[in-house]
Amino acid sequence: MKRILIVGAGGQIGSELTTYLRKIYGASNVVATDVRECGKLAEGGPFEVLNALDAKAMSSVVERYKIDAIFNLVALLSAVGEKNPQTAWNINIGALMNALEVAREYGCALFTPSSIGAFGPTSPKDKTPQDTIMQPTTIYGVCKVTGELLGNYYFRRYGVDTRSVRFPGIISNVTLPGGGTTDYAVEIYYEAIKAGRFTCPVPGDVYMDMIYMPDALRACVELMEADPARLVHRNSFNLASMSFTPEIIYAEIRKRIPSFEMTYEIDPVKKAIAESWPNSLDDTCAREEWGWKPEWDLSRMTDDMLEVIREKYRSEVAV
Ligand code: AKB
Repeated sequence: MKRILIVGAGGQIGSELTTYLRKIYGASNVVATDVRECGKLAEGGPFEVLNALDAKAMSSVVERYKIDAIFNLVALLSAVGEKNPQTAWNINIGALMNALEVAREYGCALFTPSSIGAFGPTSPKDKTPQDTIMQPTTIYGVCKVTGELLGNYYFRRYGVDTRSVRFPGIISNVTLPGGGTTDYAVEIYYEAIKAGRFTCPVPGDVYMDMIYMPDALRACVELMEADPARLVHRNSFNLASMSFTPEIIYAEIRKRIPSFEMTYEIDPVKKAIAESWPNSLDDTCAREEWGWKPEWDLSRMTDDMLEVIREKYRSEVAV
């Protein structure tokens, strides 16, 4: 990768991936785009307002900046997708189809995240294998499976260098996620610092895979830089780092903030989605084919999240 385009750079992953890639590849070589103006991203390097559903506009940016790799991060997440499945399909698949076509036309590599949401209740629940039954029951999952199949199709049919990972819930402290089922695992840290209490929308005993943002960012680059000759799979690799329930993350935070309290107000949509997803993924193929190895666990991540968020609120109060 030499000149990179990020589509949907204003979201949870994009806002940090842009900075991360600019550090590695040089600020002027990473073009951030989003449907809205994003002040911070525009300060650190090239930025363009781009509606990912506008294929012509996407081609024009790729041509103008001589892009050779695209990160398509546009997505309506699982819980919000259920509120309007047609919009979720149109946005998620519309942006992906445009990115695939532009990548084909201009010979770009293409990274598109898949998700644990690509699995469903009929997939094996524990240590879900790389290649197994995928019958998701959300529109988000339907889009993710479709996206994986399209990625593989474009690779086989046109030789487009498509690569992808099935992300767990991503925990981060820069941009809040929005509309996901795993969002609670980010919100809980903010509420622990801000309010000392948290109302959890997901049942306390439901396991889901999670990953800390620094590991997620590293995974994107390591996969895109991996030797293609070693890749048996492409779209999409199971990625695992940590798996926990709301009760487990609550207990971890209470070790540091003993007065922290959590109650439940279950969101039926999030409950159904969370219960349909795997407890944990088997990421052996990612480890074997491109050397994936997570560096963060729940304990270290909790220390870091609480410290960063505490500092954020301290400086907000100081302003
Ligand atoms: C969501 O909860 O929808 C996402 C995901 C796991 O893909 N964070």
